[in-house]
Amino acid sequence: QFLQNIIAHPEFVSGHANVDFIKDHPELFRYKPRQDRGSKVLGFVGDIIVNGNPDVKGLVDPKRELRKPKLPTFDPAADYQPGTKNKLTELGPEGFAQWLREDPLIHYTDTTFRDAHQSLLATRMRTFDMLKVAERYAKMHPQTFSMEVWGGATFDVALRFLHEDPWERLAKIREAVPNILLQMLIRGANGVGYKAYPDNLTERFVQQAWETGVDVFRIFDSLNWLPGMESCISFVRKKTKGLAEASICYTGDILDPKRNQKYSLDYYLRLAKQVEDAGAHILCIKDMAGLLKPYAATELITALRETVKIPIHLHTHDTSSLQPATYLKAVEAGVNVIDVAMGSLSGLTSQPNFNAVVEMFRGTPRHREFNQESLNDFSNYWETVREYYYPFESGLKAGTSEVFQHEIPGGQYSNLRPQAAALGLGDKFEQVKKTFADVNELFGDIVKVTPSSKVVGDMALFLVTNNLTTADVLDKGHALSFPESVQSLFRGDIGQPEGGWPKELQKLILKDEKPFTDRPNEHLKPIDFKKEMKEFEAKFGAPGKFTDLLSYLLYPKVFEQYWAHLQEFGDVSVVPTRVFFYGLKPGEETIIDIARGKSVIIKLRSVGEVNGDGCRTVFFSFNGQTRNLEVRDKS
Ligand code: 3PY
Ligand code: ZN
Repeated sequence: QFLQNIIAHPEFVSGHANVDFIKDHPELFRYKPRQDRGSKVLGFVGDIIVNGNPDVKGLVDPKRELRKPKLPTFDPAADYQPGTKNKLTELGPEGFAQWLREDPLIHYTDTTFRDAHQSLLATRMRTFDMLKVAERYAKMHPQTFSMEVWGGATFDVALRFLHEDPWERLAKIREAVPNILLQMLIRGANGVGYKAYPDNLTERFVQQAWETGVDVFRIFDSLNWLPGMESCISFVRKKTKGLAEASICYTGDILDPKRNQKYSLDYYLRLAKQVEDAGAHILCIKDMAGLLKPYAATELITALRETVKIPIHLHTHDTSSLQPATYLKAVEAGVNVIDVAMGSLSGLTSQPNFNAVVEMFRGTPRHREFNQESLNDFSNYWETVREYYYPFESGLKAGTSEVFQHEIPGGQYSNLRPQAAALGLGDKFEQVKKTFADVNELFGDIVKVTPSSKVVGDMALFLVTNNLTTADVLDKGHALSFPESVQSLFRGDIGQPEGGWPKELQKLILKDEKPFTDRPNEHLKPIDFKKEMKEFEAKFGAPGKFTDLLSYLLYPKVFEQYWAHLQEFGDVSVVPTRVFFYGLKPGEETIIDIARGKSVIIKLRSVGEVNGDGCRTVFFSFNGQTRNLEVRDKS
């Protein structure tokens, strides 16, 4: 630590340190003695016991009983059966795509580790719960097409709220799942963020994601703007041996004359061809809100099969509860892969039910066999684990056909409600949803998916908070100061919508600022990675990990907070979820595997009163020995 303080000191970094440098800077000697992992994790548990986890503040029900999950059965000694990952290695991306296009049986992507919990539990699923079953899943269900495990909102939520390194999560899942393709969601030029990033940052990110474990890159642009996807497609092709799966986001309703003027069948076919020409190995229809109805799927998939030569992957959310029927029709029309989630994490704003959809095709020519008993075993595991995340449930109890009006993406729904509640609009959620639809119309009917959907949400919250309607915006817009994200959208920061922005509204929002219509990334300076790494090491200590640098470049503030937490408490991804969110009750015990083959046993004995220093003494037994900890009470 002393050496790290020296290396990080600005005078030392600038090369101006002289012989008296150490003598002149007594603060170099100021550092806390290095704590071992066990003590750090004990500090974390103590802090949760005294102060609670701020992420679930005000949402904890102390009487709630949380059962221990039963792990699905498997044979640990059994070998992994070869799966799609082996196939990709054998055939290469082009050969693989050809094989997939021709394969008569239906393929499944399991979204349990990413979109399912992003859409049902505000993205809070922890690595801990995934790793408990990842190897089992790979051994029991090697015929799965892919597991979506990374990207989207999971990257920043892992760092921000779970204090976990998303790269470590990916590496560990890869180790546990060597045989099945791992898939991520990437927002084209916006990477895993909410704004445009320099191209060379996205390029290195893609390369690193491949090296750490991603095989399938599902690429989309939040306005279906091709230039927002092209560079990302080319990075996957140039820098990896993985699959570039480019997406068309589905909105409106191709069979509804009131909704299909702009987003018509022809619009989707044109985009599909462009995406194929841009080099996509797979075409994804990304139905992020669950708007693709069954008979529209027949039309769309049939026409797409005739328009492109690449395989077609369909993604949807079951918000309305109609979507298994959409899969039925899409499969009949020749779709190659469909996205499903493990039973107990499926339905509503998540994907359709894996276990049930497999059964839907039993006895038909396209059926792919799965061990149903085992799938149900996994579903039971997730049902128990889901209970641990009850503070993050969205409150939606049944499918709702309202989605066909408001068009809120499944992944956004579970976030929008707490966002509204935080602004004191908890009892106005109906109005927020209605205003979301009004804002979409005001914006010229745009594709709504992260980050464009977030801007529509921000604007809806802004209007409801200020008691304004969209008509008021057009009347009094010149005097309004719009949310920053709205200004940014209309400036062109995240790309261009089909048909351009409504000009009058754009003027009201931007006032005298001039919008641009080329790629926002063109306006960003490329990253000088050598220079950035030097500065990173000066700030956080050398040697810096490249994956940490990438996290920092994407989310500087969030990374800084993650890093401070890591220094204080160590790697908390190993803490069991019940303890992570709710701590321990007196007399309760937990075992934490702090490193491979190294565990600590922590038992809470009691918690003392607040003393004069504002601290409480927490009495533990730690590996059988008494350990008392002074923890600041932040209440
Ligand atoms: C994301 O970008 O996180 C999404 O899930 C979009 O659907
Ligand atoms: Zn989705």
